[in-house]
Amino acid sequence: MAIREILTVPHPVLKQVSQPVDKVDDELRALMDDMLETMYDAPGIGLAAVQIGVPKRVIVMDLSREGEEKAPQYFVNPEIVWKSEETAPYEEGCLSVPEIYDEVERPARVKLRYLNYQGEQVEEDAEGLYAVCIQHEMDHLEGVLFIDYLSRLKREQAVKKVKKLVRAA
Ligand code: K2U
Ligand code: ZN
Repeated sequence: MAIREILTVPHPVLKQVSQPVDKVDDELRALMDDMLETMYDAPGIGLAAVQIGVPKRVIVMDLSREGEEKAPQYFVNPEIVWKSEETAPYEEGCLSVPEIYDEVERPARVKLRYLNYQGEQVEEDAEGLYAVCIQHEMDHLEGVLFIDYLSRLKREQAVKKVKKLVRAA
């Protein structure tokens, strides 16, 4: 396993549309292991493969709280097959847009279909933080960042702040 570099805005790869995975094999599982180690180290609760420069439709997540047993989740070729009409706001952040937080409104509940770590098909309902996080990560697979939902001024200010932050690091 390895901790990989997380790309930050305005890296062009973050705007790429990620490609479907052909086969859930040991090579892909090694990528997911690296993604999970990178996410825990950040720390974060979700990570899309494109954020470490690999434009494949793969997401990892762990919504367990501090002190709880880890509960890693793996999503290969995830699809949202249903979204609720009802929406809910959430103060989002992103490992690719460090130290920027703002409110985003998303469908409150979604139904997911994906392949798991073993390549088995799963269909699952998500609500609360799970629904927020999976939609945030699914946006990454389309090259969409949460700041794309903000005003142009807020988005430009965010990119300017991240560029300054990364330069100073
Ligand atoms: O995509 C990412 O950068 C991972 C995010 C996932 C996330 C974004 C918004 C809302 C929930 C999850 C990182 O984990 S950012 C850290 C974080 C953690 C909890 C709540 C909000 C942001
Ligand atoms: Zn993100």
